[in-house]
Amino acid sequence: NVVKPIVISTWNHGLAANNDAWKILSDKGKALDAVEAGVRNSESDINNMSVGIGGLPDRDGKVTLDACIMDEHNNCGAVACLEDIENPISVARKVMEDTKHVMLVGQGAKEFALEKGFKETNLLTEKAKKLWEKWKVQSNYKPIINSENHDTIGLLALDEFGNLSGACTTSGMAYKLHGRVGDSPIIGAGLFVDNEVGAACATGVGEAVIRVAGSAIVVELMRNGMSPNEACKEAVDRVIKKHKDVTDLQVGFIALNRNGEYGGYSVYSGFNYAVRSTTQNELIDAQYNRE
Ligand code: SD4
Repeated sequence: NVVKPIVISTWNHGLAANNDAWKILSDKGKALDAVEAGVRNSESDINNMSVGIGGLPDRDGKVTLDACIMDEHNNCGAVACLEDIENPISVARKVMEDTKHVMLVGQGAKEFALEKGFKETNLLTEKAKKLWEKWKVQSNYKPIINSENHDTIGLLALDEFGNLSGACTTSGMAYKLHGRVGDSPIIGAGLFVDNEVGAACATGVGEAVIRVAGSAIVVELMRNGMSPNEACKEAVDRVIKKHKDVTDLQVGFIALNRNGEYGGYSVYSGFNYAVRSTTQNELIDAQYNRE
């Protein structure tokens, strides 16, 4: 008894994203289309200060976006440090479908997007600019643990046909060095999908997620028999074990397996994820290692 279709996504902005994904999934659509449509909702939400337009800029006041997408055949596409394009996830999908490559970065990614007909848009809102100007006074770089309870969006879906896909998109850590790329566009770190097993994605301090190959590990642990929740917990334990100091180091994983079972786990409390299926539409508080 496989639960399908089903979609899960990180943080409370996941509710609105799931809603858009669900329109596709409930109409016998494909997981790949659903994950793209879902996270586009967060990217285009001007009030969301950690994804897409409206995102907080880097140290130099530039909004640079990271995103990746992966389907049931291990096809994947990614963009990193992309500027001036509102929906990086759709550019990532174009990289996947229209090129022989997996990842494009910076100016090259932007030129590719423009070639594909994406519009150039100013992503730095007045609100984000003001916050950056205030930050500049002290210029003290410090990751925010649960950024107003919404952050990178990672979204995983299992469709009617039993196929899995995932998408992950972010403006990255606020006030990062220009050119910094986090885990979110890195296949195996911010996102991983293996249709034989399940899918996982990550949020939080990207450097820590990359160090343990986070999402790939979660999927591998599920392959070896763990439930999605157990696998996310084990990956979080590994993050903790590999870092001497986990002060301010929030990392959260969510996972979904082929049977439609899901789970989530984080280093600190405060991480939540949204679930939508025929019988569910809710926000769930993830289990965690510490308060
Ligand atoms: C990153 N994981 O760039 C992303 C963004 C995030 O708190 O979740 N920031 O590291």
